[in-house]
Amino acid sequence: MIIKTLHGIKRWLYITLFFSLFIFGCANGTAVLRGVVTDSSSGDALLGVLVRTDDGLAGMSNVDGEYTISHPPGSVGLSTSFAGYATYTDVVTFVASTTVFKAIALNKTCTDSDGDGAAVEGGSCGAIDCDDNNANLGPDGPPVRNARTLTYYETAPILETAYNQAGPGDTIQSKNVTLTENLNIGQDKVIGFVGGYNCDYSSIIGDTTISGAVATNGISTIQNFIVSGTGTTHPPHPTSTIQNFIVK
Ligand SMILES: [Ca+2]
Repeated sequence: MIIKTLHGIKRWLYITLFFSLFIFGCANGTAVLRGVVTDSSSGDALLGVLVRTDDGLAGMSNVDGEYTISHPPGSVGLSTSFAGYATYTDVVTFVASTTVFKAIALNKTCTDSDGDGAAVEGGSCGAIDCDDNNANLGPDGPPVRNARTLTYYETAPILETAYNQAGPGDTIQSKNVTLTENLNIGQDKVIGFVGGYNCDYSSIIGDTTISGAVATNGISTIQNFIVSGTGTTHPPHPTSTIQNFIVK
């Protein structure tokens, strides 16, 4: 009988303790924010990201990118801190006795030292810069240059202007892009045209397409061009060297 009573008291104590904790929890109103931090470009989970509220509570993401912050109910600003990534900010509402989920995708910090709009990182930063120290060398940089003077050309007529300004023996390089213009190679000077260059003019990866008429009656060497324009004069000057010059 006494033992039974003791059991009853113990059970009552446990139940009382349980409800006390429950009521305390509700009264305390602790709410939870939980989620996963990822790289916005790759979707990979990020380890070690500090996610914090503006009033100083924080959680650190684990190896699976998961973070947890306990906080009194209410709305508060949220921000992140992680090297190599731009700060993420948001306002979240903590709800009493509730776990609210918030996924956070971080954008990499974009490095654009030469200010040409292309960044080193690529991905969420946009096009990859092939030379972040030279604004002329980038995916959207000038498509034509004089290889000797390193003068860059991007205003139409691009090739014609480069040709007119070139000195005897100069080589004019152009990227593997399409240029819409006419080109008259008719002057008495030997000029080389080499098309099909990559982003920073370091290697040839294709052809330069000219959408327009090309007259090749001056002395020149021409390599790696595709011409698609009516009025193209071909064959060229007898002493010119033409390689991989396709007229469509
Ligand atoms: Ca750049």
